[in-house]
Amino acid sequence: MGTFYITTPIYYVNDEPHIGHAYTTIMADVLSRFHRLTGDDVLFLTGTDEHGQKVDEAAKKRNLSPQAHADEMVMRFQALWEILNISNDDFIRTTEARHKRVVSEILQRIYDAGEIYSDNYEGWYCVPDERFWTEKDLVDGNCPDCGRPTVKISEKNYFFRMSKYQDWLIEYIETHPNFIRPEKRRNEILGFLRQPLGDLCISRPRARLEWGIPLPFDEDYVCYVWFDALINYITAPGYIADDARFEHWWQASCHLIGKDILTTHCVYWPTMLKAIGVSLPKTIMGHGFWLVDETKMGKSLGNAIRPLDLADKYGVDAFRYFLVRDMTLGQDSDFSEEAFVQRYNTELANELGNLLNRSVVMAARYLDGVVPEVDGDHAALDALKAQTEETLNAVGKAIDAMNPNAVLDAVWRLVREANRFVEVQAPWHLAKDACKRAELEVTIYALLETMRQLAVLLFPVIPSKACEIWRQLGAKGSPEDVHLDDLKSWGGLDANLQVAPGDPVFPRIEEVNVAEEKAQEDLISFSEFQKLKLRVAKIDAAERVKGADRLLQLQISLGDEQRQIVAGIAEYYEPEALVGQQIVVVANLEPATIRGVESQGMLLAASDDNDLTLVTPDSEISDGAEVS
Ligand code: ME8
Repeated sequence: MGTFYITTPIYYVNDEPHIGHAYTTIMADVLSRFHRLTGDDVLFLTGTDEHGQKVDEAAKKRNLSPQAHADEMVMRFQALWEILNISNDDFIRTTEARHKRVVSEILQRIYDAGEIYSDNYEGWYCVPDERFWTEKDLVDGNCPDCGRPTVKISEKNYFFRMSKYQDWLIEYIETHPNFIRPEKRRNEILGFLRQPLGDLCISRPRARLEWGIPLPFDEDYVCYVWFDALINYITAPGYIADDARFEHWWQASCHLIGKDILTTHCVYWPTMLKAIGVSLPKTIMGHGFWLVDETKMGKSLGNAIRPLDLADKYGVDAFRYFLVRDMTLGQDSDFSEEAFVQRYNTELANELGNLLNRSVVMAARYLDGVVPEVDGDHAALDALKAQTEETLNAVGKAIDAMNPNAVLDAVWRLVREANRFVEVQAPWHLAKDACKRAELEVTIYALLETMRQLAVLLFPVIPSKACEIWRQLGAKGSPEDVHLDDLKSWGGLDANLQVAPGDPVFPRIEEVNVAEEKAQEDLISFSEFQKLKLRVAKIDAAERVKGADRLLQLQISLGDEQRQIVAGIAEYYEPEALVGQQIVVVANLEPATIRGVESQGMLLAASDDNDLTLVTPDSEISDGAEVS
């Protein structure tokens, strides 16, 4: 029996959780449960990152104190984790006393050790990311990470001597191939470390930001939110508070994170740990992003997917299954509801759900619902047993490799073999021939036993459905009580149990529904809307189009460019009255020739049966301004 300590990032409480947060947390949950399946002792930690400017600003917008805001937002995360069946053992909030104490203590220790100094700082700050950048990092003056504008700041601050650990860190990463995974992320960090590494600014003047843990050696400053946040990973298992407990978990630690926070975890954090004399986490696993129409999803981008909407619509377990199944750890994945439904119907409803249904229904119909007592050695079972063995081995390896996706691949090889087995054995034919009774019993027992194995193997991903499968098999206890090694001796399903067929575990979803729903509501996605470029334009000149009573030809200015457009508004507006007026135009419409006149865009107007009026800005704004 081993030990496994897994963490998720602690999420900012500035906004509601979205599908990206749900993904990391579900993955960590699935990995935790797989490790419990192997018999490991597991500590699974998640939590919230509550200090810093981002949270402070979100609280101000709501006219709340940052603490009151955090207290409210944290409940949304906790409630969601409850609904998504997340089995975390601890939940840490950075505003808790246990955490603030450890952060203060670490700051004081490394300050006393001369690892922190003060200096005047000049840099470019990205407020949403809470990150400082040097001028050469910026891309067109914007944050190189998120592309948003930065602000220049000059002030006295405290610095952690991170630069002195650069060579040590490179060597550590090079000699510990499993430290940063997958390899692509490791190479990214090694690439980053080819540039000289600066020292890390770890303070914020209180005059600018109150909301943070005070520096114990200078009360005019609070601690930089990342320096505070990363420490959560050692606070929870008992750093300073309980050495033995801390050691027990820390040597088996794994940080699961999104690739957006690779540098903080793979550069800042290891150097911080080195400075306080703590060994590095065993593994940092950087997964990819869920994209929507190929762009990163996020609340600020307006394309965030609310996890609860999907879980409500299709069920928590199906949602968990899809997230684990559809993203290969490390790579990005494009989220689509259509793909979700298709996978659900093929894999969950047909391949798994039907297999269970057929197995228990046939047991009920042909054997009075009683699990038969059989001798396991039977030639007809060879292929199925061989597949079970292969699956169990592959599952063990995939858990070690922290690859739940590969676990599901292996499990599905067994599901498919079992479906093939039913077709080959055709119990419906065996049942008609009294001489084939023994073979019928062997066949049905094998199916039920395979379902039992599948319930155990799938419990980490679909915990409540696995329990439902268990219940329909009439099995005792819970699939959670069985370990991977127990499955190796085939035939663990007790004879004489009474099966209990029930509703389909994964009822089919009518695929048309998804398309129909969209069509009925005539909805477009946010990204479809984003394709439309609306801009403000000023009319510089207007005249009638010869030979066309309804058309005006307008010369417009978009600030940086002049255009000509043709508009069907002559019955409502005199050309002279329009000059100098600001209007809204679709700026990326394909040019068209109307009555021999080229039109490079289209203006917006509202109309009813009697009238037409131009859409105009409420007050003067620069020509060319974007409308969104
Ligand atoms: O960064 N796809 O918090 P955060 C997949 N507080 N995962 C995604 C995602 C997406 N589109 N978007 C977000 C912070 N995530 C800091 C962490 S840790 C000491 C401090 C997930 O609320 C992914 O795990 O911005 C990512 O790393 C995390 O949410 C960022 O959450």
